[in-house]
Amino acid sequence: MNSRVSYELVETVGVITIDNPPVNALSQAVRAGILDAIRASRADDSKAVLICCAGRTFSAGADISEFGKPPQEPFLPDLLNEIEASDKLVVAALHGTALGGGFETALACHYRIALDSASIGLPEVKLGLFPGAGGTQRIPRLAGVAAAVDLMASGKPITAARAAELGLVDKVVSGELREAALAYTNELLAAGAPVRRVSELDVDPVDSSLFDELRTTLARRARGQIAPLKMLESVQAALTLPFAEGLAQERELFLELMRGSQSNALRHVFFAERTAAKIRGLPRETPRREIKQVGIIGGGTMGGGIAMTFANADFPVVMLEINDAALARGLSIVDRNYDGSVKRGKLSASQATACRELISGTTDYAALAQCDLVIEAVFEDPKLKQDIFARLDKCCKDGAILATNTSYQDVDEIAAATDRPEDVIGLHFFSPAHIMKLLEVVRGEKTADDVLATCMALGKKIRKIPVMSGVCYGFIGNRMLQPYFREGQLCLIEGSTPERVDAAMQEWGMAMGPISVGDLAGLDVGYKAREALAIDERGDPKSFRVSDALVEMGRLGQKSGAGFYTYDAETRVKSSDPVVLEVIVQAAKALDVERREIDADEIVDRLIYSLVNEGLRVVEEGIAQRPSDIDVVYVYGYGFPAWRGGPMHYADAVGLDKVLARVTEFRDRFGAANWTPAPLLQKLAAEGSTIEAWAAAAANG
Ligand code: 3H9
Repeated sequence: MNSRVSYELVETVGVITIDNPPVNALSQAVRAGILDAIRASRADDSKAVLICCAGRTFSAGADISEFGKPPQEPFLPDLLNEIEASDKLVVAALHGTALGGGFETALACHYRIALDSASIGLPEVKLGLFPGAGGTQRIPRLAGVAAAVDLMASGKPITAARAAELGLVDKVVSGELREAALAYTNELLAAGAPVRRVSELDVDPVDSSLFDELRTTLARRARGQIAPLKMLESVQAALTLPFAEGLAQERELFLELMRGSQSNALRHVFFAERTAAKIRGLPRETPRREIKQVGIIGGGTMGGGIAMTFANADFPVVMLEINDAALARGLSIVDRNYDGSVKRGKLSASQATACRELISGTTDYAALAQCDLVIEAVFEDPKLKQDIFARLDKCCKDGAILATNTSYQDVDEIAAATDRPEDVIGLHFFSPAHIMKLLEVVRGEKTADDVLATCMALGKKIRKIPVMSGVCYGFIGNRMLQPYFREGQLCLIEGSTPERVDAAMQEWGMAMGPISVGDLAGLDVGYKAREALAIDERGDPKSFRVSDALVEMGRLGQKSGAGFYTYDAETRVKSSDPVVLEVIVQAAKALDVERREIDADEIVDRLIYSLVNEGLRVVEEGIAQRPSDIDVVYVYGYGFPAWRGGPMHYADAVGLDKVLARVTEFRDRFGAANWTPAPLLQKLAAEGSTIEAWAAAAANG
């Protein structure tokens, strides 16, 4: 039919094969090819049609790179109607990941057969959309409203077996799919199976209160996202409107979402995540070192979480602690976390046991001799880290990668403690390490290319999202966090309260407010980090005055039961504490600051634009490879709402002229020390350009 879609007659079955690597996305060429093939099948001797895909997967959906551009015919919903209307039996054969429009294509077929290893999902909500090629109309007809909504609202894939239970797949097989699918098609023909069009089925009626309940649940879960609610509206149409009208409404709502800022932001994050994996100047074929055995130094919260991350991805791990008591404590944290994973349904009891058995403990550095990768995860003491690396240099085998999980320290100085700085790299995990997706891969001045390539690939293997950072204090994420936290603290001194600052940021979309984040991380962490810095490196003294006062009162945050808030010992539920407000008021008095009302807009702009301004410096200095890497870091590591696209995308969406105007206003009000606009912000705003356009030019240049 064309280079992406082929059609051949296998005895009486017309086989349409989509071959559009890597994921058989339904690009315009693929849609056109399928349409031609379906039309050809009408006129030939075939008795039935089989739709399958070459390569690693059935279609993973619409071609996302076409979104945001004018849609090109044939449109997917029309194509699917034409497939469904066929008088000849049409069967879909699924393997790999049949996602979104890919699975909707299968739903337009009359029967579906799947390999047992296949998974099926409707991930459109993750792109700020919902299934827009009949999914909201056809899935409720097969699986019922509740299951359909669950599938489309979560965006999470299900197994072929589960899909069969829900009536979404008719047959599950193992072994060779094409053969099994041809045999199944012939069986259907022999049995005189009817052409079964999902559009002609009725939706099982539901209690009218179900939609109200679902709306309330989705609104709470979606926190600011509109796509899940629009999906619900579209599903409701499946019950109230004839199929064709329901489909028309689905298309209209889908296109409305597609044009909106949320989908634009989420699509940006999708591609940003994949682009972040690419290192400029490092060819794809850069050799990688083989990692079989991993060593972790330090059995604290971080070390334990990192050990679990590797064990969960099937790597044997040896955890080293300074003595038996510390080791026992570390391993017991791991046990507790695995119990938690089982309780939360993340792992089955047998999976948890299998993973746990991969983690062993030692107090002897000699036990690290065979490790291919050793990650140091002890507390932030530069001298201690350098001592550890000097020891690793002596005990680790040649070619082992030596990594530090430091959040702030200079990776080059740590590397200099060894005679093999080319083997040293930063692997900065985020707490809790077995849950958080982000991994900053810190490239030292002397880090070898194959070490970097290995760690980026390994990041994906352990199911993290790796982003490369250069060396600077705090790397990409924590460096930018400093001005963000600073502004949060200054808002307190100037008149706000912890509750109001947190509420403003959460309502805007952050997963947690900055004051609560401080309590969670421990106020003593910043306190100790500042002690290690020269006075002029510590930042605006006003911005840690309250926090330090709380530390000196023994209020270290959640771990001591009190910080900016007080925490219930059992439930950890936080409550306000008038003592803290008193500390804030006293600090303001001592600093001669007159407290005033600060509205939510000012709080949000000060915090978010401080991120943007610092982010642009990070990009200009080359610490981040590209602005979109910063977005990935903030979305996956710091609870930035994905539907706002990350700080860099958000700044473009607001308009750099507006951002600059506000930053300049803050400079005039609060001083240049904290608010000098980044040179890149000034330049791009003056040119009327965007960060995205600048990044595209930089990538090509
Ligand atoms: C939809 O279907 C709407 C319909 O309801 C209605 C329409 C009217 N398009 O992730 P990977 C690229 S919305 C274009 O690294 P993996 C990706 O950018 C769609 N490109 O591989 C990357 O490119 P590169 C609903 C796509 O093995 C390469 O493929 N579907 C698409 O880790 C490899 O990707 C989805 O949302 C696409 N649809 O994971 C599925 N998908 O190498 C989105 C991938 O240049 N995709 N690419 O960086 C996925 O979840 C994963 O890619 C998948 C494979 C699980 C399939």
